Amino acid sequence: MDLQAIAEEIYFYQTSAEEMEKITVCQPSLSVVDAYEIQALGAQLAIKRGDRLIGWKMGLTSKVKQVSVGVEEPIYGRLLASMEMADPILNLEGLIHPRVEPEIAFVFKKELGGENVTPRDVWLATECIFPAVEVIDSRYRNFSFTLVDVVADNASSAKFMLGDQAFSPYLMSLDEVGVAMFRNGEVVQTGSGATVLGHPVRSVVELTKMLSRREMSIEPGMVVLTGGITEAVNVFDGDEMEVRFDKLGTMSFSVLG
Ligand code: OOG
Ligand code: MG
Repeated sequence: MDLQAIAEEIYFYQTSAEEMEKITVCQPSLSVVDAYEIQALGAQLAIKRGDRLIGWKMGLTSKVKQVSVGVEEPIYGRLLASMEMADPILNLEGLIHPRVEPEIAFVFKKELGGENVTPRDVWLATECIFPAVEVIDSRYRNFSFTLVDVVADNASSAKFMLGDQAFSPYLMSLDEVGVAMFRNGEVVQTGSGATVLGHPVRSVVELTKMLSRREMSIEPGMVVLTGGITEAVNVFDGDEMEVRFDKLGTMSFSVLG
């Protein structure tokens, strides 16, 4: 099986705003290991064109999200510099059917790796945390996929934005942080940090273990998105979005295009 050719096909759809057929339709024997290899090859294509790996995202870290997409385990994806929103404006250009979700982000000051990592190791390696928003945009038709498809498609990641204010991770319990997401002034989703594997730090533990199985680690300066705290909501041109995080402030952005 030509994993490089599949990576090139997905990369084309990630950059063309067109939706594609699930890769597992033509390649039913692809494994999850193959899917992570396709994801890595896809990121390399972007990096060859000048992009840069700046962190990782976890996805499907809550039961609600797993049920809503029919995939029963957490997955990870790669965050590239080109995916970070510079301004609080979500430009729909290049996107197919974007959805947004509130997340908590960690930023690291020390390398974090290894199979036996504990929450304590995560805290010792963490520089600060941020409220964050991820924009997911599955390249597959109807946002419908299997585990293998979504992993190969970089865990649906498209864009992300961190809040302007960094916080010490010691001032609050992240599992108790409540979040309310508003679209045009109306509440569309609510949740709390505990929906992320019981506590967002557990998501970083899980990511570190998954990376260490492929001999990778979280490097100093990297960002990690720990996974949606609520279900993701569709957004459309003209929407004004606001996400209120207990103790971590409010993030607002406009959807344009
Ligand atoms: C997969 C990505 C999920 C999250 O935070 O749970 C994700 C998807 O739902 O398309 O980013
Ligand atoms: Mg997410």
